[in-house]
Amino acid sequence: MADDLIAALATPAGRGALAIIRVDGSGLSELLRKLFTENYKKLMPRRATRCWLELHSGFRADCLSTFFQAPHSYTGNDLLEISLHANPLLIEEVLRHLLNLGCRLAEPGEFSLRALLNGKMDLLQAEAVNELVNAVSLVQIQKQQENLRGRLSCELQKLKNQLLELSALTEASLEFDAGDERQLKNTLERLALKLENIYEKNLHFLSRQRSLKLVIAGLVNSGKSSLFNALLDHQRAIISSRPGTTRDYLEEELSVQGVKIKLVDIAGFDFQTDDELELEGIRRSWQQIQEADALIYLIDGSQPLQNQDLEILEKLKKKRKLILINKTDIAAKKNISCWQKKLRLSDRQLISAKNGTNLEIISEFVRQEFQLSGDYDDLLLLNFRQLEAFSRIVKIIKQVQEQKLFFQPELLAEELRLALSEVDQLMGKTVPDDVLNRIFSSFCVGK
Ligand SMILES: Nc1nc2c(ncn2[C@@H]2O[C@H](COP(=O)(O)OP(=O)(O)O)[C@@H](O)[C@H]2O)c(=O)[nH]1
Ligand SMILES: [Mg+2]
Repeated sequence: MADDLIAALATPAGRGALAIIRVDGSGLSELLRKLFTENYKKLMPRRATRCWLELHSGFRADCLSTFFQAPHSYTGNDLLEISLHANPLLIEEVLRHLLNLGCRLAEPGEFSLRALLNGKMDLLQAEAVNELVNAVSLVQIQKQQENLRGRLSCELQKLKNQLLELSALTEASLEFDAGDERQLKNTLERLALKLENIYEKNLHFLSRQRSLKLVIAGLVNSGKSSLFNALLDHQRAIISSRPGTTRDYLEEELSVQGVKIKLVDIAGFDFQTDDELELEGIRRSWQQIQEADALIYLIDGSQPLQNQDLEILEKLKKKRKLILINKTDIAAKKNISCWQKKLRLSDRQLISAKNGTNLEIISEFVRQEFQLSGDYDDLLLLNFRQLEAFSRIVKIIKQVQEQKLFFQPELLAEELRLALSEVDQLMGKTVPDDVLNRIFSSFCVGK
């Protein structure tokens, strides 16, 4: 049943400024009377109204409620959103009250599923809602907003129309003449190119969506752990003037300029040590460096130019990296200019991890190296399920080309029918219930 009364907390659980509880179903107008007793008449569709809920003898929960009348709501049913002060006790009381009044708790994604069943959105748009919530980059958010507005649905409909045309052309004449063949061949070629382009762009995009590993490297005591803490904005790593303090590497996630970064603090290089533990730490450091997408290489500016740094930098020649001179708050000018000349560093590469001086250069580096650029303007973003279905379509069209099926209209017609049924599945026109359930069960409760 897609219109019995359901309720769920739509915001994260816990204490906070606001909590929103959603209630949906066709019996809602009846429920409103019971829920808001004397102040129910104040509720106007689509208008946030200050009111209260009478929970049990004399206990009033103040709230701001918005009523959306069917069909002008997210789900297409009558829908109520109650904003409360976010206190877990209060939220529980309100939910309990709603259950007593005949609601049941919503399943994950059930509000969006109702929107789908009521024709408020198609499957691709519903999936965009979930992808939008889980997006890890601004580009992804942007793309999923486009899909939610219907871009993906529209583009796939165009693809479907093209396939339908081809199919009609094929089925109309079982005997092709040379002109037909040429036309078919060209149309198929253009289509295959377009599909492959969409597919490749998605693969490339996916490969850049995982968080990027940025490792802070340098000799012992150059200030790596200090910089790590400064970038995280809290004292995560132990800092000490004793060389070899960091043994195991530390890893923390943070977002820089909208890019997800895995920042890693490692044991520093020490050419003198024979401490087994420290040596193991250094072995692990090299492992981390190998896996890194980019490095920050820190040089201790308070020390005179050291060959050890130059030796390591030589080994790291091929790595993408930002070299920085640290401790410039205490370093002698002479040392600094020596380094600057040797490595041709700008003044902006002179930092102090301790005082937080010039650290902006790191976010600029991240933006330049990693941020997804305008290359993605024409990207039609697909999620995993969609990409899988899409890859099957690409495969069919490629096969048609490779096997030169435009000379064999009967076989071609069969393949086009297959491709069309894949497109329908992709668009959610023919999706088995278990697949639908699987899709929506990955949504948040209350979405
Ligand atoms: N004056 C000054 N001292 C720093 C700076 N960065 C780190 N240090 C000091 O250098 C020593 C080693 O720092 P640490 O972060 O543990 O270096 P690591 O071995 O590379 O991780 C500590 O005594 C820090 O307080 C800086 O920018 N200025
Ligand atoms: Mg350290």
